[in-house]
Amino acid sequence: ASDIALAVSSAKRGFQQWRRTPAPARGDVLRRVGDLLAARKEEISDLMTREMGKPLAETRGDMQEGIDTAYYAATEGRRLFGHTVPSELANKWAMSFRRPIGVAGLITPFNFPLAIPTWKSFPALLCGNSVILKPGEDVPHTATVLVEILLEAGLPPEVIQLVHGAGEAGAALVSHPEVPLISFTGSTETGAMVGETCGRMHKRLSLEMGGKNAMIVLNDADLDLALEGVLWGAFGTTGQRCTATSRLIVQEGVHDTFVDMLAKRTENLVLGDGRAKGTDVGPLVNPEAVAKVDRYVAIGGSESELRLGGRRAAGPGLEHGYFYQPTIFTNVAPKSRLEQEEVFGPVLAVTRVKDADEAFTVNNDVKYGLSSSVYTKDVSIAFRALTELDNGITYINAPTIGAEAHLPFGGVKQTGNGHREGGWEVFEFYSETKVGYVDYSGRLQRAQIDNY
Ligand code: UN1
Repeated sequence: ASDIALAVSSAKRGFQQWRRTPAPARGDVLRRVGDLLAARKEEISDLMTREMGKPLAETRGDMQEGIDTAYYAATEGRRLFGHTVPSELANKWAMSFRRPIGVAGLITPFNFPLAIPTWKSFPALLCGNSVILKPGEDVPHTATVLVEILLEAGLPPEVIQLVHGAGEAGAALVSHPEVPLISFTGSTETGAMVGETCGRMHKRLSLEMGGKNAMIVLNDADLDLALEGVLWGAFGTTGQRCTATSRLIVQEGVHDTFVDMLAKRTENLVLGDGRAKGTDVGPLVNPEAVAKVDRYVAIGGSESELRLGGRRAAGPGLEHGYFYQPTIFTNVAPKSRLEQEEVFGPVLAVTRVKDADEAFTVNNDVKYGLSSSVYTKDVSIAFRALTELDNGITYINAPTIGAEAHLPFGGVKQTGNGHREGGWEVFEFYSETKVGYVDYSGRLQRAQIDNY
């Protein structure tokens, strides 16, 4: 808490300097950040894999997302649009424009150690705020390197503050009266506590929380394509994504065939050191994650049928990590706990449905609403899915993961609180709209009165 207090007083000074730096110049700093990240992509991907375990292909993707976010934010420095509109009165201009808010408190998780801190900090900085970053306590190294790069690119040192720690640091940041804006990615439970404090203190708050994302495979789907999709969606990042495919909803005509295909391929996924060639799935992040997955495997076993996996993985090379067998449960009933609750591990719950209508109902009948996916060749069903599925993102013929930096990212219901990361929307979150009226008529003009 005392580190947070120091960071806030420094960030407040940083804010006074940075808010006066023109937005295109702020964007130039971020463009250099993009260049530095790109130049060090391999090295940082490698350290990220060492730090939290996901395979190199994925940490490279994580890096690329950060690079894309840097270049995207950089160009916004020359855009940050407001509106200029006609005034009701003659010789008067009416316009809106964007102002920074102040010290932004950013709390990020372990699963995208680089990308998520960039999604939050780059638009916050571009808009002219200063930033206090509190990264996940499992991934201090990646966040430290990111901050070093921001400084190397020319960001004035007081504009970015890095504070390591767990719940205590996060709570001190959220409740600090001089941090008017909080952006949090993490569990729905922690998000509720963050929300309570921010609500009481009238802070601007963006919450990005849990998911229970479904892939729907209909009878007319290209099953080979759907198979690649579900393997990547469910077991990539060892299932530790808020966008992970954790439910598979299959129409009865292809259910048995598809589940057989899936079990066969899943069994052959290679677990191991994320830095070794040929590794498909890395370890879970820490022992608490293993314990949580164990708990849900027990719950799944009592409610449905264990088809594959269901325990810690053993074998040569797996002795020293928190490896868990990719796990599939079938006959998972809608409304059962495994079907409803976020596991954040390599556990896939399979549910059989009659038709697309039932699939859509099952998809929507959870408290979360991040992403969904439908495999079909029927264009009408595809468009119906886009409009009817209660999620922030719906993919057609692609898995539930893979959002792009220049589109808004986020979910409905208990996944979020109405804000988005990425896209233009995030720049609205990190800035305040102000309105300016300039009357050059030289006399009192009365709006709503003089012209009517
Ligand atoms: C997360 O799962 O926590 O869309 C973020 C995706 C990534 C980001 C996921 N671009 O899967």
